[in-house]
Amino acid sequence: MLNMHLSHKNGNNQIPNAFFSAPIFYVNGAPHLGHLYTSIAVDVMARFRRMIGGLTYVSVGTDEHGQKVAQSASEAKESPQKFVDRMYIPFLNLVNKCEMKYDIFIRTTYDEHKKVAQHFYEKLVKSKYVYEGEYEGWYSSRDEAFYADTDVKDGKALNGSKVTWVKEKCMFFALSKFKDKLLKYYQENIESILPYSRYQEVMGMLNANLPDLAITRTRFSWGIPIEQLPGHVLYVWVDALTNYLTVLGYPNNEYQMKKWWPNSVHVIGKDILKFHAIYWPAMLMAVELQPPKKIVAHGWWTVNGHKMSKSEGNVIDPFALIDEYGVDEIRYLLMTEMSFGQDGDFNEKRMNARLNSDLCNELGNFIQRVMMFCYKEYEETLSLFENLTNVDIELLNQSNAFLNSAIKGMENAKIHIYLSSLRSLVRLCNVYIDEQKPWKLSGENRKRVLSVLCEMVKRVAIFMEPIMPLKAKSVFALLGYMDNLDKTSWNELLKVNKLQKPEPMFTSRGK
Ligand code: ME8
Repeated sequence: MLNMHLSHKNGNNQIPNAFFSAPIFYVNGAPHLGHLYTSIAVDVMARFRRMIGGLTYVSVGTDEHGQKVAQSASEAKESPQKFVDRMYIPFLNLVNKCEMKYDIFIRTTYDEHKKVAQHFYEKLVKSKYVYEGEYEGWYSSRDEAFYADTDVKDGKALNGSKVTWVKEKCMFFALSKFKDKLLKYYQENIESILPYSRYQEVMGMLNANLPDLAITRTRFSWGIPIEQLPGHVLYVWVDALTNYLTVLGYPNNEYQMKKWWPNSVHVIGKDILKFHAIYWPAMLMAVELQPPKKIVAHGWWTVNGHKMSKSEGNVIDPFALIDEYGVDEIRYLLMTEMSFGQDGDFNEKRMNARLNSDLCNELGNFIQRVMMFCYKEYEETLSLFENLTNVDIELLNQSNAFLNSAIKGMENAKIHIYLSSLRSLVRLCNVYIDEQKPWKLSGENRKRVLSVLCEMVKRVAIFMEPIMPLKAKSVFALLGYMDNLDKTSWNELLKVNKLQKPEPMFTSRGK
């Protein structure tokens, strides 16, 4: 099957559209490695979806209210608004710098978002699941979370966050009433939380105690005010979660809501699972909206085996990292070094070794060998020969097999598996070169082998695109193709230019 269609949009529409959301980032400090990783993971999933012919809508932004941000603003001796207007900029710069392609960057201090969050709150009130009360218990401003007595030891939550005892008037959401509904929903939708270990974690939480949730705060004022309730501001997590509706134009833009909400994929870190998989779906059910279609939770980075934290002095600056390695290189390395869903350890020695082996020796070398050969002999990239040998066909079929398994794997967010399969494909290409020895061939045979190799370079570049968009673009340029990735089959890329002389694509490190 040589003319395999990359896109299924002209076929039987197997690839559904998807709304991919990144978490919105707290602006109390500077961006770190975790923010970079989340942004890249969302981008890879969305680019992959587009590569195979789906339509996507991608959102990202900043979470600017709450006690934690207010405290940081006060420490900086600035008004909260002035503080967030300054602090959100590095996050915007980071998502741009890492080549994340998004449709909307939202800030929770935008008026349009405030209106949506207020509207959502009113809908909750109308649902009759909201009542007045007083919260007395532990609160962590670091996590912006309430903790039960059983989850606190020596003034700290089980995750190590400092907690303080608070007592405040507030409005409660009757979360406990949703226990059975949520259990039923998740029993019927096992794949709605990935990976499966996180699904099990959520089921465990649901089977434990599920107290009602305080959804307004009265002890400070940096939040979205509630008109009918002077002195109350919206609990920052309710404010933050509704961003996923604001970005779709809820409640007025029915078209966008219909198009994207049933296909929503929230990509998050494991620490914010409870908010997304329990609080959020329950509130959505209360206002009669569908829960998110999928919640995909990734693990956390440690640095050389240690927790990344300011006090450890080991926080990785994502800007410096991109400058040091290059944007595509770091995208590749972060996605490879962490098995999606599990924790990963950031270790420069290992990353350098991987850069040298995977990118310089295997991928870079493959493209360099083929393109130098062709550049010296031909003006234009070679079109695939009609008469191919079984060995040629076998290699080409490997790329079809790769694509089929990639589609299955990426449905389960297995980005690291996508990459290890791509590595295997590149290895097969290098083996093909070593065995076919095009330098020893002549005439049509030589041209045939090089035509297969040009085709494989093209296909590998297509597969590289979700992970390494800039390098993929440069490979298309080498081949003389227009870098239009909205193609419908391998053969629809347009040859527009002459072959270019290749330069080594990757630079080795740490030798
Ligand atoms: O949680 N490794 O924002 P945030 C990997 N505003 N990922 C990490 C990480 C690490 N060491 N540290 C943090 C928030 N992250 C909320 C989200 S969404 C409605 C509101 C991830 O800035 C973390 O898991 O604290 C989360 O997904 C993201 O960075 C933003 O964290």
